[in-house]
Amino acid sequence: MELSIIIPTFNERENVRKITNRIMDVLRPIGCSYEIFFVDDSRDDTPTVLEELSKNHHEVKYLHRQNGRGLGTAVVEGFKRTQGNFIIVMDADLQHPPELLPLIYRRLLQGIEVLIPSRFVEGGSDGGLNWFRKLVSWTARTIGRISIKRMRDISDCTGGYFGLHRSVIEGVTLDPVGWKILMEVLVKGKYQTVHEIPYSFEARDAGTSKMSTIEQWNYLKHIFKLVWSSPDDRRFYLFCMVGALGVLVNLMVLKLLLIIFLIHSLAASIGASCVAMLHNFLWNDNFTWKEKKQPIMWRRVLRLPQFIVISGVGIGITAAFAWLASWIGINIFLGQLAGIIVATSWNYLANNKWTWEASKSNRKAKITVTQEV
Ligand SMILES: Nc1nc2c(ncn2[C@@H]2O[C@H](COP(=O)(O)OP(=O)(O)OP(=O)(O)O)[C@@H](O)[C@H]2O)c(=O)[nH]1
Ligand SMILES: [Mg+2]
Repeated sequence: MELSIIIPTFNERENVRKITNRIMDVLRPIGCSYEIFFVDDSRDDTPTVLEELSKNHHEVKYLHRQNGRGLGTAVVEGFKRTQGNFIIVMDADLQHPPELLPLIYRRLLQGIEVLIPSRFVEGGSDGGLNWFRKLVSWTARTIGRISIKRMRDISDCTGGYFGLHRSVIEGVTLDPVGWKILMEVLVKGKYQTVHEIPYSFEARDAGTSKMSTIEQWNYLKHIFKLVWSSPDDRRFYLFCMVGALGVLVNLMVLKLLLIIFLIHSLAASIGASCVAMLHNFLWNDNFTWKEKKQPIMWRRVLRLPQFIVISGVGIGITAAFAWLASWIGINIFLGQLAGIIVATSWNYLANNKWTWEASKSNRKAKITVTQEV
């Protein structure tokens, strides 16, 4: 079997026949072997229509889940129960034009591992949504792209229309919360190439939308879970947490040195900063970057001095911002705050690149994202 098309359905009785006919019409000239697999959780008579379709066309198969609910798990079920070397996932309501299937199939055949029809690359459109849905969708995408590295260069990472090689998900445990199964595939899948092609999202013309506020909440939970499960994504947040804890340690040590040991204030301040720096280094080495093993002893020893130098530059950056703010007459605290944000980013990026730079064999191959021109 070359191609499996997986379609999750929930009360789509008016649409399943239409989509089946349109898929068959566009795939007939290509001559590839394919199956259309519906994963159905309907409460209406969609299963009766699917039964009839599967009797009339050997390409159509379906699974009806009696108590099943949830688009994401439906697609995962489809992954497990289909055979094709290539998989395409799409909605039943014809918002995802089947006419694009031959092009998706061709690109997968050419070696693209994950193919995403996008509403947001040149030539695409999201015309089917009202302004409120557009705003919600934009906000969701932006949160996802900021939080998750693998989604950063992808314009339509939350869509429900995509194709992939089966090898991308083979041996991978997928556990989506809610709807955005594509994010789950992008974060956990095994692939090197992603390609986006433009398409026009159509207005739903039959059946009703199942999109609800609870799905927006599920989306945030899903993002959180993905960030936590991916060392590359959670690292920055851990680094910030360690930094915040370091500030507390700094203040506590300062108090201790001033009050108990009666040390001179300048010496106490420097001493407290040094203890906090060491504290941060130890947490970062054993917690934030714990996956980055460094087999070469002398490079491991160099980590602490490298960390100190980078932190020193960070202090310089903060001071420069504070000085600039007071020089141009802005509140020095605003300058200091801006400096802290820039310095934190600098510290993170520099430490990630140099201090905890993994050995070459630990470095992951880069994922290439391209778009159709
Ligand atoms: N199996 C299964 N499919 C579902 C479930 N919820 C939604 N679907 C299907 O998932 C696809 C997307 O759902 P839609 O209601 O179209 O969501 P949407 O496209 O974001 O919303 P509209 O733009 O209003 O259509 C459709 O094919 C639905 O039938 C579910 O719980 N289980
Ligand atoms: Mg829809």
